[in-house]
Amino acid sequence: MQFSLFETPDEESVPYQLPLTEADVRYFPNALSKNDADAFFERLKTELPWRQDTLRLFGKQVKIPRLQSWHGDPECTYTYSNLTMPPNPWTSSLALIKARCEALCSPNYGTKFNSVLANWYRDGQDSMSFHSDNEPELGTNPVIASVTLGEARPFVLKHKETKEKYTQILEHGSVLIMAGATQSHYVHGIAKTAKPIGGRINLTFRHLIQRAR
Ligand SMILES: O=C(O)CCC(=O)C(=O)O
Repeated sequence: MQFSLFETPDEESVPYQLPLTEADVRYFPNALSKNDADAFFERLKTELPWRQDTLRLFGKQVKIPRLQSWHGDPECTYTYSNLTMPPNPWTSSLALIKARCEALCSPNYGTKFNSVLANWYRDGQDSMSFHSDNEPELGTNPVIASVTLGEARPFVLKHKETKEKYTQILEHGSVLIMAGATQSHYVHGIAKTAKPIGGRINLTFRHLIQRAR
């Protein structure tokens, strides 16, 4: 399979700044060309070692409502909600998409990513509850690049104090960059829907800070 790396020139990926107070969130609707996004979607479905993890919630073991796969540099073990994930290696597709996200980040942030959480929402019953990406290993004001492949889903940001909500539909081939104080002031999530919809792969590229042992 051939990837054009990339068909969409940088200047065509004009970001839209979401109108949020105390946050810095930019949306690039056509960050990947349709051909690249289609090909990456098909490839990642079979290339990644998807698993359904279990979390302990209120004393009960609960299966998370999606599949996921954690990848990164060898030192990038990640822990959230008491789940510890050693990294799977980078695949060629993940490395190509990472390079695209770093290029989109370069004018404003210059972030280099060392890890990615891949989420596979198999249908409308798969979801992600409201949370902030505020684990200590992400540091203060992390830059996170979130890629959507497949079915478009509404992504809801909710201010932690005012409870005001903003919804951005994340489309096939798009990249959403969350930066600045976004994680301090907002939670975000993907709700379930009863509509019969297709699958969606989301990739959230992160930079984990290595703490001194
Ligand atoms: O699927 C999405 O767009 C959200 C993913 C997310 O919030 C996360 O991985 O922390």
